[in-house]
Amino acid sequence: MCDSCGCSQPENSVTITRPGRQEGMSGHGVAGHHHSHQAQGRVVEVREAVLGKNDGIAAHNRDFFRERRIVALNLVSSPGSGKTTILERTIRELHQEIPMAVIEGDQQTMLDAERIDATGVDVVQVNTGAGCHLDADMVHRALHQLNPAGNSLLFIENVGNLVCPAMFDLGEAAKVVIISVTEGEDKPLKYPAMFDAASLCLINKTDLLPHVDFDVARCREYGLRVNHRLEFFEISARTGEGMSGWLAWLRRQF
Ligand SMILES: Nc1nc2c(ncn2[C@@H]2O[C@H](COP(=O)(O)OP(=O)(O)O)[C@@H](O)[C@H]2O)c(=O)[nH]1
Ligand SMILES: [Mg+2]
Repeated sequence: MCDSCGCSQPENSVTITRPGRQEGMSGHGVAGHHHSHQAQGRVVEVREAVLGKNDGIAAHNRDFFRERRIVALNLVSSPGSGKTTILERTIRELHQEIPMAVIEGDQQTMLDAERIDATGVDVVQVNTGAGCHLDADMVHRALHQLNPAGNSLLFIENVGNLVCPAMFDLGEAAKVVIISVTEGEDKPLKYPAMFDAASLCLINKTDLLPHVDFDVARCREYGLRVNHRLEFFEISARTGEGMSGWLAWLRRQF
C-alpha cells in the first residue's frame, strides 16, 4: 500500500457534490493520520485497521445494494483510458432500458460529473483531494446524496489509478478494469492486483489499433495469466464498435 492509502489523506479533504448544486459535503477520509515514517510493524497494523474499517462499510453498502436490487460496478483504470467516455455511450445506449446512476471519483474538479449530468442521468462527484482511490465510506456518503432507484445500475468511476483502488472494496458487485490500446499490453503483468480483482476487462480505443503497437491477443493472455476467470470485451467508446457485447454483459447482471 502506498503512503497515500489511508495515511496521507488529510481530514476534511474529501468533498461530495452534485453538479449545479452548492451542498457539497466534506468530511474525514479513511484515516486522517500520517504514518509514513512509522516502523514497519506499525504500518502493517494501520493498513489492516484501514482495510478492516473499509470492509465493514463496504459490507453495509453491499446490503444496501442487495435490498434495492442495485447492480453496482466499480470502474477502474489508469487516467485517460476512457472510463467517462464509455459511461457516456453506455448511458446513451441503455438508459431507456435500465435506470442508472453514477458516482464519479476524481481528486479535483466536477468535469466528469458535468459530462454525466449532460446525459440526464443522476450523478454525484466525489473529490478525494490528496486521495488516490475511492473508499467505501465515500461511496456510502455519496449514496446518501444520490439515493439511487431500485432495480438499477450504479456505476462508480474510481480515481484513475491501477494500484490503490484494487485494495478497496466499495461493496460493488464487480470491478470492471479498462485498459486502452495506447497504454501497452503489458499492464496486466505490471499491475496484477487490479486485473486479479476485476471480473471484466474492457480493452478500449480499438479504433486506434492501426496506429499503435498494442497486441490484443497478448494483452488477453497476460490478463488470464493473473486471473483465469477474467472476461474481455474489445470496444471503441468513440465509434461504438464492440459495445454490444458489453451492453449484453450489463443486462446479464440482473
Ligand atoms: N480514439 C479514442 N479515444 C477515446 C476513446 N475513449 C475515450 N477516448 C478519449 O480518451 C480521452 C480520455 O477519455 P476519458 O473518458 O476522459 O477517460 P477517463 O479518464 O478514463 O475517464 C478523451 O480525449 C476521450 O475522448 C476511444 O474509444 N477511442
Ligand atoms: Mg473520467
